[in-house]
Amino acid sequence: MQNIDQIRTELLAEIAAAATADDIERVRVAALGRKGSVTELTKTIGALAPEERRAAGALINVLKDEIAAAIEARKTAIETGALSARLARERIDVTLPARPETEGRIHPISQVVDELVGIFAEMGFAFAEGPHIETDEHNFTALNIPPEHPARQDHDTFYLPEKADGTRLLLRTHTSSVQIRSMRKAQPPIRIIVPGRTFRADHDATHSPMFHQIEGLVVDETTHMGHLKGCLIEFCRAFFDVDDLPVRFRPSFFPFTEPSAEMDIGCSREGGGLTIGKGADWLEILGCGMVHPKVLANCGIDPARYQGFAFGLGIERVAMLKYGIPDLRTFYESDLRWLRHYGFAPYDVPTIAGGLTR
Ligand code: 2NM
Repeated sequence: MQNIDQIRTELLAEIAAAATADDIERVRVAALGRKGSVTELTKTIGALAPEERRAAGALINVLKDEIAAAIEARKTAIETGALSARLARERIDVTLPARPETEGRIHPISQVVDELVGIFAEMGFAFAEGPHIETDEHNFTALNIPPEHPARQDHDTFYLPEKADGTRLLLRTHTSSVQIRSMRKAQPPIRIIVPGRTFRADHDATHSPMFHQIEGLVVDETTHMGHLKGCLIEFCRAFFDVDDLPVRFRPSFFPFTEPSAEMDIGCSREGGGLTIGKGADWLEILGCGMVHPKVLANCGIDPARYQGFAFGLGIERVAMLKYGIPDLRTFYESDLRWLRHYGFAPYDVPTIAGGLTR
């Protein structure tokens, strides 16, 4: 059967010439498909003399197996080659350093929250958070600000519509509501730091209706004003990265602390600018005090046994001071040019070991 040898030679040449998975599939269909050359050959057996059929059938089967094996081998070779080529093309050097020149930037608020939480975490504070929508009880009453207390007016509270039972929820005016929740959940010792969004109906060049606060709370049996001062002095020196930063505490008033104080840090306004550190001037930085015994009692903590200190500060304000951002309103404009200028590279993460100041 000279025809068989010819078909074999042609098919083997076509198989060898196939360069892609599509090519080899086309050869397979042309040879072994329903109307393929090998299949057609099988159909000719019936026309042969009965004594010739056996031998012809055997030869055609050998051809069929040989062609099928050659196609399989070529297919595997094409696939392996394609994979190698793709691996070579998509090779990634995982030992290259991460590139800080990425497009995205960390918002200064996020950066400063990370810095603040980092400093207090190192001192043993735990992170806590709570809901933006609060009850009057958590936001005011438990904090020793009863109904009709004048301090309520200072807060310019956003209220939600009144409910059927006459109560109304509100947007928290400070993060202290989270401290109340924490004290009601767990007995002392308590050491928490609470960053988050707060809301007051006040909007001008230096006030935004939404702003960020961070508040801290420590409650234990022997906690006293010396702990408050040591903790906050240490914090300010770490945050502003000035070792000999002068500080002073002035008496103040908050309904939820007694005594209450405001903390100032030394600064200089010489030459029009503002430099934090030694100088003739003072800059108010935070409010603080010993937690009012009534607040402890309101949370199921025995004020005869436990004492606590607490403090609060505005995140936008310290971000502006530390990074020289002149206008509060720019924080919320989502202006990419502003973010490229004041934002932080995503891989440039503040750590105690690596330095907090960029
Ligand atoms: C401040 C100043 C002084 C404060 C008090 C409490 C709580 F819940 F423990 F009573 N949380 N935060 C506090 C005290 C906040 O912000 C200027």
